[in-house]
Amino acid sequence: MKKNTLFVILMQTFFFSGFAQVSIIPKPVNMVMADGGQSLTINAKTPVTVAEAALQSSADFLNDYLVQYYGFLLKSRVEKSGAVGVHLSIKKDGNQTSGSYSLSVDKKGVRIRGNDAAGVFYGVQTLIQLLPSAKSTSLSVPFVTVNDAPRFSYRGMHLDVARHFFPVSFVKKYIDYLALHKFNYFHWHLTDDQGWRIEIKKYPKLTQVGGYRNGTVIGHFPGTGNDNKRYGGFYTQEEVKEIVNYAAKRYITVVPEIEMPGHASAAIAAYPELSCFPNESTKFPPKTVWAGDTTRKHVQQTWGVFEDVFVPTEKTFAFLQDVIDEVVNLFPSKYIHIGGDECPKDNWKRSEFCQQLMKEKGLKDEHELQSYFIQRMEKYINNKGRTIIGWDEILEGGLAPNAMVMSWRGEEGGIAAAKQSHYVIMTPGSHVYFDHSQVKQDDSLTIGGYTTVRKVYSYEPVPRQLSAAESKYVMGAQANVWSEYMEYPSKVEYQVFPRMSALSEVLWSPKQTRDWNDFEPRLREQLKRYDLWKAHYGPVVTEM
Ligand code: TNX
Repeated sequence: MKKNTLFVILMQTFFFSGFAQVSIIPKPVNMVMADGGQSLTINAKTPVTVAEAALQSSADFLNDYLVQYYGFLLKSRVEKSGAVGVHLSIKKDGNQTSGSYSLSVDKKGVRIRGNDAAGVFYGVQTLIQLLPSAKSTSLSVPFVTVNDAPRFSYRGMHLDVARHFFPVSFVKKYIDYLALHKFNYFHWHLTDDQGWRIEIKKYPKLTQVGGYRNGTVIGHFPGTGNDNKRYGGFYTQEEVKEIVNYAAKRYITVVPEIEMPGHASAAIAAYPELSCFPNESTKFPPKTVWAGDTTRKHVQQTWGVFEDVFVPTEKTFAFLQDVIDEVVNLFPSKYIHIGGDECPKDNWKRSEFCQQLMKEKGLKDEHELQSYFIQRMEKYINNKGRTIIGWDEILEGGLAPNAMVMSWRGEEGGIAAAKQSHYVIMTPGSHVYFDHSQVKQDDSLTIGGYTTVRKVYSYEPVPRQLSAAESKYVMGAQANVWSEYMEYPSKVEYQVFPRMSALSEVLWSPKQTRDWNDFEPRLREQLKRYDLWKAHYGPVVTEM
């Protein structure tokens, strides 16, 4: 071998190793790095242009990111003809799925072509990940060609803002984290026993009373964790609109959840007539209550499941329908989540009204009464042109005809629903509960179990038990982030990272390319990005 040939090879290896750092998560379907390790430089003189107005929000996202993390932004127009820049356009290809895109970086610049506007946005996310993770005002982007498309159409992350309330600024930040990982659904858990967090104009007490509880920390047992502080908060309808709009610009649909018939203590504290026994006190009242709190019913301050649930009277249905009216006006989402989980039937069993109603309607048990409840609400919501989602308990007593199921108690509910030709979102506690600890011995309080990032990465949303035809009903999966023990945004970040990065690849990338050994080094690079974002994150635990 000639001396200079060796030199060229060495130089290439050197450059390559520079770019061996490239870490795109979720892994694109196809990515080819150019030979020779060339790169393009992006700085404040580089223009970003869009072929159509609808793509401006994607260009804005890129610029916001550059300003926030690197301290410069791209020019919005080409000042010199032929200038090398970033160009965003749509090139429709009938055969491609929504969200697919191609990206190329070469000496002529960066070109991102989406099959639709969402695809362009995802291309921008990939470009962002091609940028170095160290702050600089001149960034080199390796020459590369990417062709990419999502595997699942529902790629979701959930956030429980009822157990602990998070400010609008954090909800937006959370949505940004989703966007950076190409998630497209944000499931916003807005109501629960420990707080009602969405303003409903017709029922102001929902937030005035139901939005606050006695005690910041959620106790593990009745009477524990009570710091005697009035704790709470809620989102005004203006704030909700702002968040929905913010998410839409990131191609994220916000799915609101209004819990029924269980997990209703906060609503019942506000309007006791919605319960079976309005005059009975909350079973485990707070030990002390703030001055002026004279109600018998209390917003809960501990973890768990509570007996006081909605009574299925006409009055309750009218109330819930009014709530839904306001909710559908705020959320353009096709899907409205109505909960359905963990509804104790004790009060329905004790209630003369409920027993009479069951007789009248020919319902043989309380599960059928729950099914009657959900089906009535489904009909109302379907008439508004929306589809309901419910937790897998809605299978009990008979599935509402058009309901979509979120399978959380394992995969069984999802399997059963898919076999009944109902759409399903997989969210099993075994793999995607981010309230679980991700280290064996956690240094802070967590709930539910031990789920490492590696275990999340190993999750396969389509169960083996389903035939090819039945598998089509699995729209995707979602991680749930229950916040009983997440008092601050930093704890939420610590719980979701790095597991959320692993889940994004499960949901986006082809099944056959999933490989932990390929993922782990990319994930280690991703940690530098978390640092750039100043996000908290848990350790990379390689144990299953
Ligand atoms: C069960 S998962 C719940 C939540 C809790 C979670 C952890 C599901 C549908 N219901 O209400 O937050 O356990 O305690």
